[in-house]
Amino acid sequence: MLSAFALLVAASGLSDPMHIVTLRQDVLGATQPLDLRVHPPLPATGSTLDPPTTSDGTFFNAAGGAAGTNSLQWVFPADRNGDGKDELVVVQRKAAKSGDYFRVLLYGPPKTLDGSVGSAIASSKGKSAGNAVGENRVVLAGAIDHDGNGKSTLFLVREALDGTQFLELRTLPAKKNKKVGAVFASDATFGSVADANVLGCGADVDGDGDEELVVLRRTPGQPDRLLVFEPPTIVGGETGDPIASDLDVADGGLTNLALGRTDREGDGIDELMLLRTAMLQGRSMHVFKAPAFPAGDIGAPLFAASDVSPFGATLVAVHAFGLDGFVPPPPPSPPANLSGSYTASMTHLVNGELESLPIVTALNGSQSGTQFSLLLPSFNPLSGKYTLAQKTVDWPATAVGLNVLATGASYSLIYGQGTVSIQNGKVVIEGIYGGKKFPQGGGMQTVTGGIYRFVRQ
Ligand SMILES: [Ca+2]
Ligand SMILES: [Ca+2]
Ligand SMILES: [Ca+2]
Ligand SMILES: [Ca+2]
Repeated sequence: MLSAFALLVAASGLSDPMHIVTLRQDVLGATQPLDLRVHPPLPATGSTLDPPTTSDGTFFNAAGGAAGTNSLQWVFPADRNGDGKDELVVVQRKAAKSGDYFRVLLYGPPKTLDGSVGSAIASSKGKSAGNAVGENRVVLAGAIDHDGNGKSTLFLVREALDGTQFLELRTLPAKKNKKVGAVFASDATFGSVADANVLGCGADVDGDGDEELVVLRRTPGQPDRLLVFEPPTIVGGETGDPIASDLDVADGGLTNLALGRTDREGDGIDELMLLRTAMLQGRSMHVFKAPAFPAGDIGAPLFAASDVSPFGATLVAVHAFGLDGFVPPPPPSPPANLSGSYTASMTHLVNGELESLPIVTALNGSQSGTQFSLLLPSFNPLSGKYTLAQKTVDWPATAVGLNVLATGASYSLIYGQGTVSIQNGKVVIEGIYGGKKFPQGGGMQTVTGGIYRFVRQ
């Protein structure tokens, strides 16, 4: 009965794959603004993140204090109001004569490329989010929906003067300058003197709707451990032993810098994301299935991007996590006039063999009314001769038909319907084609699987 119930609940967790947030910071200054980028969900294959959909290059400019003060301490996603859309939580360290403390601020994600997240939608009052120094100082903060009601709450790991650590769950501020809520669940023993809870996040690793608490725990002389706990539900509660763990997540000399969760496929089961580096290497993003058992194994990454920030870069990736419920803005409309100089790339199969046509630059595209013309080349052996391809642009729809071909002695390619879009700020016309090839020596071959792409310079 229990497993049937769990399946039922898991089915209700189906949603869209999460977008990916990366944050970069100038290595030279802790008070520099962060470059925040919202990327599309992780690709099914490959090892690179897709270019961002929206971004804010001056996210959380914490200027106004000497380096190390008023600095950003943690950034994580949290759905405070339970509308299915994550907000971005920033925990800022504030300098004060009476002792540095932490301030919690919530922002919406950026809505456009090179946009702004705008001002904070909620923030903590005074020192209600905890001290940064001294007794019971906060050493780790994150968000968790421990009860699966869709609303994230704040978790804080704090350290007593004797070095032992304890865990608190509290409500996030709902408006600006509101106190962080009282402790409603806690565990008084969440780390011994020798242990440091250095990274953490809430993640529903079993897909039952409730988030577990995932922490990366570091003990001098030992490999980093990834531990999954059932969070406490009452004040004076107990997380108990980890329900799942991997006791070595520093394999291969990797240093773990940040931990986040993402649901890669939208199946309601969160994967875990580690931002890592190694000696003389850049920063990489590795996405794993969470360990399933105590002393389990996260295994090989399901996705690995080695180029999140290259070695020696000035702007380095400092955080990465999934963003739930993000609705990307509609893609920008292509311009009404497609005239301009285009580069072309064309690949196809000839008798099953992959063939790329010579890269051609500076193709002249011109538009008059709804008529769009692009001068396409004749390919070898008649290099240098251009043949006009002309077709009415289907406008304002984002489609253009290029119905004729690059002709000439060597090829006759028939273009199908293409699409026009803006990609990375450039006009792109792309589509598929098939056709015939007439080799120099005579005869005819069938061209299939053609993909053309014209990019306006
Ligand atoms: Ca929300
Ligand atoms: Ca909740
Ligand atoms: Ca769960
Ligand atoms: Ca998943």
